[in-house]
Formats: sequence, structure tokens, C-alpha cells
Amino acid sequence: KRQTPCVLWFTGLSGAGKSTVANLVEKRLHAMGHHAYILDGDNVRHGLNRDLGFTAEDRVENIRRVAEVSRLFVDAGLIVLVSFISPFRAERRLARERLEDGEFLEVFVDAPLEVCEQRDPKGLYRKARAGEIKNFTGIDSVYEPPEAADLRLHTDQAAPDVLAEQVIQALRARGML
Ligand code: GGZ
Repeated sequence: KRQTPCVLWFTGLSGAGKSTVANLVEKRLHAMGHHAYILDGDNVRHGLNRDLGFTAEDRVENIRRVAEVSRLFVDAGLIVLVSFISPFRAERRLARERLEDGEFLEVFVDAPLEVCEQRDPKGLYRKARAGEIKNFTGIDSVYEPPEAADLRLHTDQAAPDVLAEQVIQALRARGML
């Protein structure tokens, strides 16, 4: 099936819904016969990046490696769904600059901190508020929201499957599927 190899770079707070939407997009792409792969904390932070934690320095290195790996996967012909908080604009810009124009779409998975904290699916915000986790994004570590994301998904206003469909439509609109 013809596809334009590219990176869909999902960025947003913990609990914003990056993985949920990315997983639905991957499912749809597979169902349409496309070749897509998700890079996220589960398959990268436990392996390639298991030497890295959550200091600013380690996050920069985390994202740098993820950007390099996603570039290799684009070379291999895949649609790469990258799902990391990726809190810093500078690192997201570097990731974009490693690719050709049109090969990198920044997807801002946007939900207010209050909403993410309310969801708290893993109880991490509660622990961060209690001081049991240091450098937690949104609490005592910065998140720099995209200024000009290619796509902005308001996960507090629409269901994940609706948002996943918006991502698919954005790829279609660009002639990438
Ligand atoms: C933020 C943390 C932290 C700290 C552990 N800050 O919601 P989750 O649990 O499943 O996803 C979060 C994940 C963030 O890792 P990333 O590799 O995406 O971060 S970054 O792009 O900034 O490098 C969260 C969990 O790891 N987690 N400690 N201190 N999130």
C-alpha cells in the first residue's frame, strides 16, 4: 500500500492521551494495510534508553535518541508514531530538522493540566504533589506547549476515536496515504 514515510510526533503532558490516540491511529493504519510503528516509553525507555531518567538533561537525550531512531524508521519506509511528553520546543525542533519538509507532523495532544491531574491513571500526579516523584512534568518540571503544531487534539473535548480519525484525515489531506 502506498504511503509517505513520516513521523507523527505526539507531544503532551502525562495523562493527556498521547498513547491512547497513537494506538488507535496505528490500529487504523494497520487495518488499511499501512506499515506503522509506535515508539513510546514502553518500548524505548525500558531498552535503548534505560540509562536515562527524568532530569532535563536526560529528557533532552531521550528525545534526541528517539528522533534519530524515528529518522531511521522513516528511511525504512514506515509511518512512525512517536509518543513522548517531549517537553522542550528546542528538542522537538531538532527532531523536525532531522527530516525533510512534510515528513514530520507535530501533534499537540492537548488537555489542561487540571484534567490530566484529575485523570491521574497511574497515580503519578498524586505522588508528584506529595513530593514522592521529583521533576514531574507540569508540577516541578516545565512543559513548553507547541506554538504552531500541525495538529492540535483537545482530548478533554472529543473522544479518542474521533481524534484518531482527525489524524488519519490530516494524513489523507496531505496526500500521504
Ligand atoms: C514525567 C514521568 C516522570 C516524570 C515517570 N515526569 O503517563 P506515563 O507515566 O505513562 O508517561 C510518563 C512517562 C514520560 O516519559 P517520556 O519519555 O515521555 O518523557 S520525556 O519525553 O519528557 O522524556 C509518566 C512516566 O514516564 N514518568 N517519571 N518525572 N513523566
